[in-house]
Amino acid sequence: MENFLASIPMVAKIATNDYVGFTFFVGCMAMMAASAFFFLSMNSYDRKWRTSILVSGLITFIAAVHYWYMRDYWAANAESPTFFRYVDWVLTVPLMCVEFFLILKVAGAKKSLMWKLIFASVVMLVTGYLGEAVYRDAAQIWGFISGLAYFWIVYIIWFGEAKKLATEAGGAVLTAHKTLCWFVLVGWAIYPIGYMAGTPGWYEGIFGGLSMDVVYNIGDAINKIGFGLVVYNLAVVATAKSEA
Ligand SMILES: *C/C=C(C)/C=C/C=C(C)/C=C/C1=C(C)CCCC1(C)C
Repeated sequence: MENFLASIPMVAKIATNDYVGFTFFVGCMAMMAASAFFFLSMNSYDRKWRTSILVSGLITFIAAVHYWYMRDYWAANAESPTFFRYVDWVLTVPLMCVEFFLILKVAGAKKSLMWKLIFASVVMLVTGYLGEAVYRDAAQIWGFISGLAYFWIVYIIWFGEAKKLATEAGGAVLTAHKTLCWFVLVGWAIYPIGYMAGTPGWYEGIFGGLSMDVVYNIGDAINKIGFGLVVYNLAVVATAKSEA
């Protein structure tokens, strides 16, 4: 009996050299910790920022749950959990678009801006999924369409409607908006680079064989937690100012 129980792998082993499994594990913990932080702190700030911090927490919480599954999937199959990855993105990236709208509401941002950004992000991710998981042979074409949607988002926030609103708002909102813009331009660029590196015959091997999952996991930690902290910081700064 004892032997039998001992033979059931209740918790999958993580080999000492399984750095992919390690980043899934640590990623999961980091997302959980960040969620607790955002949820518990949201009521300490001015009312108008609460929804923004709540959304920061939802983004990391949704990611934490997906990382839980992805960690398991990787441990069981030693294979990229592409499906879970994209389900996570298709829920969290539109929420990041909502963050832009929420912080720009003070300058009168309209819902149409939010829907435009959400639409572009969904196109970016669905076409990316088609290229990465469904039509592998046409990964370049789908990646290209996905890239167009990505640059549409970059355009709207850096030069378009969102930029205009941020400038009108000025102060802490403008500072936060600018930082978020850098996240999208630099932080999000990690993903298409990972995609190209992971597509056979494209830029395979630019990371010297580093797994695409490691690239995506690092990207997620930076983007989801960092993005949330920028919004959190805006709430802290703006609340302090309104109380001064
Ligand atoms: C938390 C998750 C985030 C911020 C995920 C962002 C994902 C992207 C910006 C993905 C972009 C892609 C392209 C621009 C082209 C190739 C396919 C994708 C989906 C990797």
